[in-house]
Amino acid sequence: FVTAIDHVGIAVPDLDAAIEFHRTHFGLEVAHEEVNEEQGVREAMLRAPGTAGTETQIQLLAPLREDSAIGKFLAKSGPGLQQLAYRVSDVDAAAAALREKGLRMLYEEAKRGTSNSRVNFVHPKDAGGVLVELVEPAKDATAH
Ligand code: V0V
Repeated sequence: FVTAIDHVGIAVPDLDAAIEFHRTHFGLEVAHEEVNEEQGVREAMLRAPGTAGTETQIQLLAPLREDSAIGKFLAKSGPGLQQLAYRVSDVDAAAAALREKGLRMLYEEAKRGTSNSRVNFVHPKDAGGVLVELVEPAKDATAH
């Protein structure tokens, strides 16, 4: 049911500094930026220049609060890779299928992710130490 690697998420202490780093060193461009209060993040989606936005993106995640998922991750592990996100066409069906196989999903119901996508997560302890996100893009999303 995975249709693509949607994005790889990196926890950063300072979003603007991280955007500048990726622009200067790798030539990546900001495709999208938003604040997600529920998740406690300020985030940016970066892409290679000239790509349409359907390719795998890099998501920079900065904490809004110390007790957020990213705040805790930074305190414990420092900056670095925090998540791997798979694109799916139906996040509820994908979560149900994984639960059926005995994996713990973090949310009972999907929550709102970037650009009005719907997201859920597999517990990292059930996925080989990787926080796996499932992303169902918004139906009208041309890029996300
Ligand atoms: C924690 N652990 C991880 C991990 N975070 N392992 C791999 N990758 C990570 N990102 C390990 C941790 O080292 C512990 O291992 C164990 O899991 C339990 O961790 P914990 O300290 O007890 O739990 P917390 O409080 O740190 O919570 C971890 C979880 C939390 C994964 C439950 O981060 C969470 O709810 N994440 C989902 C939401 C999220 O990440 N939001 C921010 C992105 P040991 O020490 O016991 O061996 S928002 C987003 O992606 C959006 C909006 C989007 O894409 O659209």
